[in-house]
Amino acid sequence: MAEDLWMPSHHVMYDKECVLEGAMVKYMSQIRNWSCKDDDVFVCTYPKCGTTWVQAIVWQIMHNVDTNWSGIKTMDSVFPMMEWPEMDVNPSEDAAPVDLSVRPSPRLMKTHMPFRLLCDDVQNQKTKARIIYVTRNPKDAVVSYYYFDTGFYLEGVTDPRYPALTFSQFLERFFNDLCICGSYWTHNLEFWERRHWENILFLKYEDMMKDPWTHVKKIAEFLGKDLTDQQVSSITETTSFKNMKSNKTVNYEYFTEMRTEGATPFMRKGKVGDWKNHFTVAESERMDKEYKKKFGGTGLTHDFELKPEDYK
Ligand code: PPS
Repeated sequence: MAEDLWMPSHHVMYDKECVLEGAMVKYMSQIRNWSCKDDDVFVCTYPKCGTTWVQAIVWQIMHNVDTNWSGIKTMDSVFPMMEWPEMDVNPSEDAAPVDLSVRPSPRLMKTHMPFRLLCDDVQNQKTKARIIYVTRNPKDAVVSYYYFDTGFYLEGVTDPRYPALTFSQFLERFFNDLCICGSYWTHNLEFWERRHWENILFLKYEDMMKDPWTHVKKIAEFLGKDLTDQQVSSITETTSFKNMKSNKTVNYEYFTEMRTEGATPFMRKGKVGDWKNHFTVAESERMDKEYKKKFGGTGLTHDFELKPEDYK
């Protein structure tokens, strides 16, 4: 409904079609002009599709299976979000921009930016820098996004009306590409169309849930690391939902002070199919129709529920 589509004061329309959090705008030129090194690793996702899980796996692979996360305070400090890297220290909109290029190699970074806003080196295949893209079915992704995004409240930044959005109102915004990072559909398709590139690994959250061990192995191979089966098992265990949820380094517990009272924690449910507890029948049918319209014929498919026998 049109009346639900107002622009919150902390959002801006960037590049005519991509909504950003105001604080992200100052990073757009750094992201676009990034000079890649061949050992850079980017975890790219539409929000809430499995970013943190894959980051944790990548970090473990690149750090000799250090299951104690030695010396690390937050995932953001070692694996920053390119469009908002100071999130863990100073999330205010007027914080001075951080120069990410000076980070020690291999530079591990996450970004939710659509492919077309990434740097020319990536867009024109002038780099061997590796990109791991994770997708998730849109129903679970939007539920997760709703709880995450409306649970934030940054004094003086967040539009006070925003945390009061209902799920249906948030969903309406999703259908209209008005969530931060814009269109879920375009975001996915831009990477899906390039999934055969040598430096892109395209993963699905639901497949990772079904068989995490094989995915850890696959990610390690993609990153050129030869792990023993025992090391793969250790990483799989360390990065399980249960273990990540109880680990301060990776569970984003520090977000709590920026969240509204009663907001769900970052590590919320970690399930496939929770959408059934949130969508009305009409909303689900609308999403199915949209899914067919946008992804039909592209070959991109998702699981929307898993049966016990699907888990390996
Ligand atoms: S963000 O803010 O965009 O970076 O969020 P992102 O990490 O992409 O997605 C958060 C959702 O992923 C779930 N999660 C996991 N699921 C399974 N296993 C592991 N290890 C794991 N880690 C995070 C997290 O709980 C969010 O999903 P929901 O459905 O909200 O629980």
